[in-house]
Amino acid sequence: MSTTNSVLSQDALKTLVGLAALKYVVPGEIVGVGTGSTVNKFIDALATMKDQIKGAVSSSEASTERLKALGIPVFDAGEVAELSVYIDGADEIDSHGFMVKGGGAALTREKIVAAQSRRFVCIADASKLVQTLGKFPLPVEVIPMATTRVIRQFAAMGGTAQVRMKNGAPLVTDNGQHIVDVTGLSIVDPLAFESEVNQWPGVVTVGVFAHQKANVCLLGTDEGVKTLT
Ligand code: ABF
Repeated sequence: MSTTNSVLSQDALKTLVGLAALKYVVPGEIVGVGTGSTVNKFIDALATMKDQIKGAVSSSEASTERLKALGIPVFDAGEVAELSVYIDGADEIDSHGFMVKGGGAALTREKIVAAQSRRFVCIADASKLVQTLGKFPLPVEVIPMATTRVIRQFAAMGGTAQVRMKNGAPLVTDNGQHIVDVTGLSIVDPLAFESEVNQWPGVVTVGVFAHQKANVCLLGTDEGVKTLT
């Protein structure tokens, strides 16, 4: 599938940025690794330099499995004090590096690993760059008991929230919680929005990454990889 006005396929753009991210990996250290199809390209590329790194801290069971299958040691987040870099994808990113994440349901662990990293490098194809966050349904991880109340709170903001389903039942995250996806929002002040929703009772993590924004975005375009800082 091609992105709008794009000659290269979305898959090819993901491969490009996955490879480009290698230069941000610090030899001899442990690298923070996110989740998703773009990150899978990065993991495949990382395997080519696995002898130069100590290993990885991963943000999901899926990435952990892929890393291990390629022979890259995986450490628990708690075993490592600080990471020099975290490399992850996004569902949307704006020109400030603010992002919407969580389409892969791994947002809580992604935010934890991002918070323990000195630098966040976002890898994305050009279709992810937006002017204002909110078109992609915003993922929010919630404790199931709070779901109805959280859905009402989003309705009061003008949003429509729905519980994410999988095989006819609410999807259960790696942390044993549920996800609601919210449409109809225009997130003009991501920092304030993230702070507000984060303090609603029962919200585990909101998929706006503004306090943990990207320091660098490697954007895959037909003209090659553009570096936004
Ligand atoms: C993760 O992967 C997410 O936070 C985001 O939802 C997703 C992007 O997926 P993809 O790279 O498959 O488009 O980083």
